[in-house]
Amino acid sequence: MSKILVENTFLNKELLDKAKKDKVKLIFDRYKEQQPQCPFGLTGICCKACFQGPCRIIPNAGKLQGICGANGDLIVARNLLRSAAAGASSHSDHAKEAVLALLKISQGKAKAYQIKDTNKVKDFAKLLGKNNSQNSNKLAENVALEALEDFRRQEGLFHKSEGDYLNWLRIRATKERIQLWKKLNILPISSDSETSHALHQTTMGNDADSLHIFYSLLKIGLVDGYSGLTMATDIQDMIFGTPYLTKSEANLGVLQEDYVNIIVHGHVPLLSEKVMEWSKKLKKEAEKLGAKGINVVGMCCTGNELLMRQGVKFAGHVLQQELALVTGAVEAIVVDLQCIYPSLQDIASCYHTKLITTIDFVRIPSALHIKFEVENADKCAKQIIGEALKAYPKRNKSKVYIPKEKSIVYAGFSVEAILEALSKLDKKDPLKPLVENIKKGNILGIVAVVGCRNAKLQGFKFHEELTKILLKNNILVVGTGCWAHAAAQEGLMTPEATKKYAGDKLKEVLTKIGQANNLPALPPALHMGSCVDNSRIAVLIGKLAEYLKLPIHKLPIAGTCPENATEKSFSIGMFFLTLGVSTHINPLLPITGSKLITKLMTNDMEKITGSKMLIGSSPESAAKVIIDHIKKKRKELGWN
Ligand code: BF8
Ligand code: SF4
Repeated sequence: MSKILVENTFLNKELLDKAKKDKVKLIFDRYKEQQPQCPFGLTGICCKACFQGPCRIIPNAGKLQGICGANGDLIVARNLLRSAAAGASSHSDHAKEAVLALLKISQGKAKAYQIKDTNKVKDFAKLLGKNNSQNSNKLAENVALEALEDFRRQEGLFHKSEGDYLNWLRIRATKERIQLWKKLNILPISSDSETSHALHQTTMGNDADSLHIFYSLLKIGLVDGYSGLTMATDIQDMIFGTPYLTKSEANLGVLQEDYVNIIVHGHVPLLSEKVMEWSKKLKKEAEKLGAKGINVVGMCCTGNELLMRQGVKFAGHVLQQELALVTGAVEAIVVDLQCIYPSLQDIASCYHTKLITTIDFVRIPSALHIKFEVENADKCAKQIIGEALKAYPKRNKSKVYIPKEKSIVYAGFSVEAILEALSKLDKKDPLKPLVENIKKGNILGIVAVVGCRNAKLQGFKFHEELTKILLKNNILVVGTGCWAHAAAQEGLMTPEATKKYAGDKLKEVLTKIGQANNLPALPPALHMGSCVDNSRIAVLIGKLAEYLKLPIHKLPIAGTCPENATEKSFSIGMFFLTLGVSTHINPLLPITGSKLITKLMTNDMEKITGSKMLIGSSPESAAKVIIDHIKKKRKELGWN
């Protein structure tokens, strides 16, 4: 058991007490109600793939096969592939929404938007071989159409040799990895066909070869990585601009008593950017009601998106979405898609808060639905703000409590922003200072953290403590998602944090880079964005590998998903693993019911991808396994 077990300190203690007083049931209460959780589910040996089931494998009782004859290995492998396919579908749908928006913008059908990063559009048109025009709208249309191919392509699904593979993988992955994936026969054809194929493959009576299913799992990691994460990030940067260094505030203390408070929550920034814009334009309407203005704050990955590009205040991570409403100070919570708890309407109805759903396939009973489409973005955003303004006079002052907790956060570390910061040390060769310091051991290695907070780990402060141990050991930490909220709230994303938490060698390097950029130091934990922005990390890793002329798996880097909670974060984990980045995943995946899959994930896959899943159930044990891995890689390179 971890020494760092603490009682919910990251969760705004006063609000937990207030929830009890207000008789609001929270995720933590429901978590308790669900105990004990089913051991078959936890170890992955429960199958519901057909209606003869559910079947459970009970080795001690000699029950080694389900009704159809599937054994434990097969059941675990199939369940795992289905989870990853669900995660990859989510990220691909997100990317698709952004691409369709870009297409409409380029064709003049979505007049509320303008393409902000036209240089990025040009660069991608060139990469895709579609730069046959001077007109930036035409180029954007070309880019969007090529991106759409990555959802549509079908040729070669049944006979690999005939087919092509993802455009986005071709233009964004390193040559070394593409060659390896070609050899492994895991280059995905298109996201829609591969994810639906994975569902087909894992139905009753299809693929019974667990090892073969494991290769499909690697392929789905690539679907997630390229036609999900990377495409979503790249296209969103084109529309809304590439992020650069910005400063803001984090935690629920960013809600303001004398303002109309609107929380934007979810993942795709198409609507939230507009809500932000209209909150400024409609400030006077709020003043007429006696408020000082409209305070839009961001929750979960929508929060990350708005913070990265506009410095919008950063309200909280996934486990804080309910608590935010318990403040009694939120007029409207506007959601798009993913990680939105179905419980929100129950909580909103205890206060004056309007829950507004906006995406056609994401509905919550009793919530107000205002349909969002890029063609009516302005109208939709205005209507949403109108609802918040209507709710403001209904706020019950005796029910309001806004916690004091808030901290400073520096964000906006896109790859471009990192290179720009480094270029102040070496204009011609910006990667050189980073690479030289890694080689010398001033930076022992880089660890990439994938977000999520998991209710199972509510007492651990896993993200925060793991990050601190890594920093102390001179490891630069970069990350995304709900980790970013956790790290920001803990004060790990400021120049002061470098002084306080970084090991001496790392401190010296970050101070030098920071001072060259008019900062006391570069923060030691770099906010690289939302969960789709794990792609930024992959691009950075690819650049380092190419600079060093080394395959990715030889670099002293690791990934971690310390509070894995969603199918999406698991599919990101599979992307990192397939990329060659050994990745710690916690809590234990539901694989322990299969010796074969457990051994594959934690050991044997190293022979396939050069990487493996690392295990550590406390911040200390996770840090140890990650640091040992980085030291081993350094030793193999002779970089001691
Ligand atoms: O995509 S980190 S809990 S909010 S899944 Fe969800 Fe996990 Fe948070 Fe963002 Ni990512
Ligand atoms: Fe049982 Fe096989 Fe059906 Fe799964 S697919 S529920 S193991 S019969």
